[in-house]
Amino acid sequence: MFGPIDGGERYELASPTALPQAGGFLWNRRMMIQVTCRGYATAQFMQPEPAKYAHAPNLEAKTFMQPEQAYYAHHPGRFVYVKDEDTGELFSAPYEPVRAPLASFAFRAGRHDLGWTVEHLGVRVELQLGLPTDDVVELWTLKVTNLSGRPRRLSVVPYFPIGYMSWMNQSAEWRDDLGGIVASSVTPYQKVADYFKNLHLKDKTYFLCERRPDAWEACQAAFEGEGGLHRPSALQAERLAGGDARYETPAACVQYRLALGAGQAETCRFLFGPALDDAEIARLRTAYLSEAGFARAAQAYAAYIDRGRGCLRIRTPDAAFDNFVNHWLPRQVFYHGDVNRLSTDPQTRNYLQDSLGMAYIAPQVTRGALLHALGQQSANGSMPDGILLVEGAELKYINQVPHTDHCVWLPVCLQAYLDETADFALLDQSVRDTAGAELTVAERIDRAMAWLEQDRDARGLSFIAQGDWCDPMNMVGYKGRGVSGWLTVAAAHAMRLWAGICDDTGRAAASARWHAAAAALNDAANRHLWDGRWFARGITDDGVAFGVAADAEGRIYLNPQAWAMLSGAASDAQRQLMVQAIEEELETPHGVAMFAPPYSRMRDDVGRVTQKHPGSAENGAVYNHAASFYVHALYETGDGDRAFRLLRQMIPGPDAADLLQRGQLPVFIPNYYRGAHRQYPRTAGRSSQLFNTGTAAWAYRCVIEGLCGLRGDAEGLRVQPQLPTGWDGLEAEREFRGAHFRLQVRRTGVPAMQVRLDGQPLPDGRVRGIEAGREYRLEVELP
Ligand code: CEZ
Repeated sequence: MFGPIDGGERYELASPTALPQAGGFLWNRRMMIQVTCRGYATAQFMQPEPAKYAHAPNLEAKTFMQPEQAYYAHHPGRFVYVKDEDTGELFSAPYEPVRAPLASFAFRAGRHDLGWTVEHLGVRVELQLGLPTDDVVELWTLKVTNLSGRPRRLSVVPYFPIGYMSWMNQSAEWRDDLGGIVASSVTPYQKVADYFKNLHLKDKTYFLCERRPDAWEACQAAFEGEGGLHRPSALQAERLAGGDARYETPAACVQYRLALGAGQAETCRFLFGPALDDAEIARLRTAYLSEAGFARAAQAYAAYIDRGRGCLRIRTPDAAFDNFVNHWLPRQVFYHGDVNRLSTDPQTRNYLQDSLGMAYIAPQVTRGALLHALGQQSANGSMPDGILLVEGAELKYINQVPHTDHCVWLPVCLQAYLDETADFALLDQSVRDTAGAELTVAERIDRAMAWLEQDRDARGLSFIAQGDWCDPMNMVGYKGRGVSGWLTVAAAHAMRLWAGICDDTGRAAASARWHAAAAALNDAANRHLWDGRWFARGITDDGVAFGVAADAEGRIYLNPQAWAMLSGAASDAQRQLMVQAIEEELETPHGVAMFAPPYSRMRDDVGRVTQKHPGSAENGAVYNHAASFYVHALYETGDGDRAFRLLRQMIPGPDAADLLQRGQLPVFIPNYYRGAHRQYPRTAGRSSQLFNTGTAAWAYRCVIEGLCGLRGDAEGLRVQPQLPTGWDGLEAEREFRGAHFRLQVRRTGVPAMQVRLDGQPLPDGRVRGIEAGREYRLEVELP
């Protein structure tokens, strides 16, 4: 029912009902579209703030991308009705809105395209969606083939709802001059200043047809009539009525009346997207709406996506895992790093971690992002809650809530970049901030660490304000006293990383300072937060420790443990206790939960996180971002078996039962799978379907540096693969500092790991003096 095709470049799903929410996504520098296997779609484009060109049928809230999107009959989507003109029988492709039981169905989520092949009533409908690299336009190909062995008379009717565009002004009509339906609107506003701001908004939505249809309808209500979307009234007539929408909700419906001989096929192409004016629509038509235009765009788009191929190819005993790592994981990392989740003010921690991922794809992007972020550092060394990417952008949503962790991510991101590139010159680069102050990168990171060092209470624990990594943990410290256990050890880890970088670059005094500061944080964590088997999550404004054994809900949190392992706060003995407790309390069949048990009621000394539905998102889901920190910590501490097991659980499948329960194809890692598997087993494991997540970068890093053990350092490449016990070997190819490494790992039962470089023993497992352009052969034998 599901599986990889085309050498893993596409993933096929043969049922529209087995995984009804499953789909795929495409993006370019200006837009993103997520489409479900059933044909529902959510598309956004940047102007520069995110906007839509196909809307819900009612007034929509403007918000950031949401997990577990609900779909409903009138949800935006891209559909094609097919009617047999002789029998009156009707179905639709891909599946919605008619929901006819189809003779066959195949949805394909590709790296560069999405497509469907649907057969019913002796007719094959093939639908394909592509994007160009630089314009906001969907490129749709529709091919209809008569498989019935006899002549057929068919009406084929693409139906692309445009939805409720505006309460001020909306309309739509067929435009003979442009060759399609064009809907027009005025983005609603009330302040006069917004009139001028809105002048550049693309308030038109176009649906252009390469070939002139026989009839059309631009008014949604006239199309649907009394029949409903399952059997729209307009399709009862021989022809669509040619109607327009006058302050009525627009839709793009066009009708082709086809007479197809046996075996005969017809192909149509369409463009769908937003535009400022007629001139832009005409330009897009000329640029794209032809067979050659589509082919050119497809080629360029494939090349664009392939720029995100990443630095690693693997072959392991787990083919499904290989497929994900070779084709899909770097794609998701590239999406985050290249377009910053299509926001103009990414959260600082997201921006830095998404950029961390780019170290393995296009390290110069990581470099640029570090410099850009540091240019927005405050005079006191703190980092803002979001990084503004374009002129005129503003901090929105969660970025208006003070979080205290942003400085942590600077050395975390920098370390990955330096490991990959050894570009230590970056540290001496001067960065001017918005107040005009010029400081080097090293000076700025010193200041960021100093800010973290001072933002602590008398016990030496880090203040949390209205949140740390956990956005909705907003009431632990809103009175100004509460502290974060996670941030305390995370700050220690950040300082240790920075101290190590200072060591590498001869900054001995700074190194000593940050080692000492990290030790002080670790000591404070041990003194005030160690709870016997694990570290507490924090201490509230009123002095109550939480995330402790005495709590009935939110008893043990993953993040403080993972980062205490990284920071050195946890001794070996403590680590063993923690890992054991995590196994008992947090590991689930779908991955490791962020904490447990989930909160069932508001704790007003912890905050909004406790109000989320138990097992969803930060309230005790398998929140993959947190899980990925833990996997990283496990690899760092040599627990490769457990690390791989938990990493593998982030990817749906490979068995059918797991795919069904998650409801998602293995083409991305979602931000969470539902937790609460004891309380709500029915929904446990269900994917959020949200592909925006810092997880991708960390998971990729874990595969490269942990599993394959190919990690850079100041001198070169360290080789230390950590294979799961059941594997007898692994092969990998890795690009590193311009050189090409071929790695072959075999489990031969040697007493201790042995590494050979180009046939010669490499006793300490370190490749030094790497020359760009050269190819190196690494052979590793494992006990
Ligand atoms: O957003 C993510 C953030 O992008 O949640 C993570 C945080 O570290 C990331 O920076 C953990 O909180 O405000 C909310 O309640 C939202 O749930 C966000 O916290 C969450 C969204 O799921 C992402 O779209």
